[in-house]
This record gives sequence, structure tokens and C-alpha cells, in this order.
Amino acid sequence: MKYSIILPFLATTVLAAPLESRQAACNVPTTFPTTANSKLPNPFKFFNGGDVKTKADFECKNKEVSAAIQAQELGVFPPKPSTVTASLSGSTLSISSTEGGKTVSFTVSIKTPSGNGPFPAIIAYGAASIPVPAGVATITFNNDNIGAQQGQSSRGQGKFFDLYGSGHSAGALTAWAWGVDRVMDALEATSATKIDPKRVGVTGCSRNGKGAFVAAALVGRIALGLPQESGSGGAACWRVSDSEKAKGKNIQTASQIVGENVWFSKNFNAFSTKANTLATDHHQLAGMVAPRGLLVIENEIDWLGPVSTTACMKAGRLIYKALGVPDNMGFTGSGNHAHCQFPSNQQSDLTAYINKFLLNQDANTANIEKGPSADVASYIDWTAPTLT
Ligand code: MCU
Repeated sequence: MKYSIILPFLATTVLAAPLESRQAACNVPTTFPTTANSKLPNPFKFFNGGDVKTKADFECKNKEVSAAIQAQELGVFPPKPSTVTASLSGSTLSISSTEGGKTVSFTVSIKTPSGNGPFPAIIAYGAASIPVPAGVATITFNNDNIGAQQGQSSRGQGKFFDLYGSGHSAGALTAWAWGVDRVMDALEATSATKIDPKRVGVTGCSRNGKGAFVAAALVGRIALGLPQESGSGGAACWRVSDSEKAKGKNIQTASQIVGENVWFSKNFNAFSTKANTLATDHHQLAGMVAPRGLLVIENEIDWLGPVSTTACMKAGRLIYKALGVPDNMGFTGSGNHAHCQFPSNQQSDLTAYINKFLLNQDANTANIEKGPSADVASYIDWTAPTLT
């Protein structure tokens, strides 16, 4: 009886609270399960065994997924530095970040359509390998300058590491996402760029596609993720890739990737031959982008793991479906073509996503699931609820 008086009060208080204080209610663990599981981890169970039943629960689940993936794969993604300043000169946006008495600066170049804007934009790692339509600005981001990716000896080099120290746990993918986060700070503070910061997408191909995926996951202000041919370390799930490798495929796995480059944190080395003990897998990297827009653009080159990326992203779409927004995520990967040469058979899918999420137009993004046959059911032992 007593509760009938208290509960309505609590409900009102909780619902009226600003987003940040509601999120503060999430209980984010600092240690993570490492029990071997060859199936993709259940995105609807908290690490403590509790069920994810509501959309608010899922927001909390994403926080623990983010904490786990940072601890085990990506390294720490730092919050906004104490001071970030930006200035625009012509098409060059200069961004300075200060923390702990150190300052680093970098620039991006912005190509806007003609007119007054504000325009949507796509941040392109290196250079865009997808066609950017008229009406959308391109922001060219030199990710290598923020975190080097020149093999093992380049670990800890780049502007990010100049600021946070060469021993920082972040791998290059995380350092780049930090740079994208600062670009967003700069766009929000500089209306002269004529960019609408609420309509910004991010793209990159191959190794930079892994980067674009991770940036879409870690930077919540990104409206649309367009990772292209990211393969292993991006759209592929570590566990599915290991199973494909065991079937004899020439596919990149965790054990290979940690030796090839510094995309991941050093912490990931401990998991390279036991990816089945990771607390998360990359279907949940897609889940971290949800409910925002995500079109995963793939290729059927064996090394990229087409069965793995397809199964993994099918599992990712189950998360979007559970959230009631199945059409906010799709994957398009039919056919084998030259690496990072955008094929015409992916154009209509790309156009639909850009129209809907960046140009605010009506567009049909329903059920885009294109790839080789991949039996996602054999990699999962959970069912997706309808989150209320
Ligand atoms: C698909 O991305 C990578 C791949 O992970 C590497 O193993 C390979 O060396 O390079 C690919 C790439 O970035 O190609 C441009």
C-alpha cells in the first residue's frame, strides 16, 4: 500500500530528470566476464545476468559494452579535453585541444556545396571512397596524423599520443575516434563552417573503415556511420571469423590482426588467440551505434570475411529490430569487386541512407541485408526481445 504513494512520485522524478542524471543510474562494471563462449554474446543480458527489457536498460547495456570493448579491445576513449578551440580560415578548420598543460592542434578541410547552408556533412578518413552527393559537404580528416598506423613500431605516435602520452592504452582506431569527437566540438562551436552538426556522417574504407565504424560507435553525435569494407576488426565478429578460419578460409582473425598493426589497444593482445573469451563481439559495435543510422558497406573478398561480416551484421540488425528501428541499420555487400572501389550495385542503398539520415528526406531503407549466405542462427543462442 505504502508503495502506491511513493512509486508515482519516483516515476515522475526519474522521467523528469535530465538525460545525464538518468544515465548516471547505470551501473557500469569495471571488470568484465572472460568466460569462453563460442556463440556471440547476448546483447540483451547484462554482465551480471540481468535482462535488458527496456530501451533505457539498453542505454545502460551500451555503457557496459562500451566499457568492456574499451578495456579489452580499443583502449580508453578519453572525454572532451578541458579546452577545445576552433577557428575557420577559408576551407581549413583548425582545432586545438588542451589537457594537463599540453596542447595539440590539427586541421580538417571542408568542401561545402554552394549556398548558405547549413549543410549536412560526411567526415572522410583520408579521402572518401564513396561518392558524396551534391548537397552534402565533405570534411577530410587526416586520421594517420592523429594516430599512426605504420606497423608495430608506430604504436603511440600521433597527435592523440602527444596529448595523452605514448603509453596511453588507446589503439589507433580509438585515437581517430577522439579526433572525430573534436571535429564535432569544433563544428558545434563554429557556425561559419555552414555545417549542421546534427547531420554529420563518417566514412572510411578498409583499415579506415574499421576506424569509421569505431567512431560511429564511440561518438554519439554522429548521425550516420558509413564504414566501407572494414572487414576484420570492423563489421566482422571475431568469433565467426575464427570459425571461418577453422573451416579453411583465408580470413583475417584476431590472432593475425594484433601482429599486423596498431589499430587495437595492447590490451587486445591477451585475447588474440582466445577471442571467444571477449565480453562482447562486433554485433554489439553495431549496437553501440543504435538507434542512429548505420549502413555497413562490404565486399566479398575472403580476407575481409564476407560470411563473418554478414552473420555479424545480421546479429547487429537484431539489436536495431529489438529497439523498434530495424530500418536504421542495413548492410550491403553483394559481389566481389576491387577493394575500396565503390560498385554501382551499392549505390541505391547508400543514396537511401544519406537521403534519410543526412538530407532529412523520405527514403526507403527497409530490410537492406545483402551479402553471401550466412547462418546467423548457428552463432547465437539467444532471442531478441521487443524492448519497451
Ligand atoms: C580490410 O582492412 C585492412 C586489413 O585489415 C589488413 O589486413 C590489410 O593489410 O589491409 C586492409 C586495408 O586497409 O587495405 C587498404
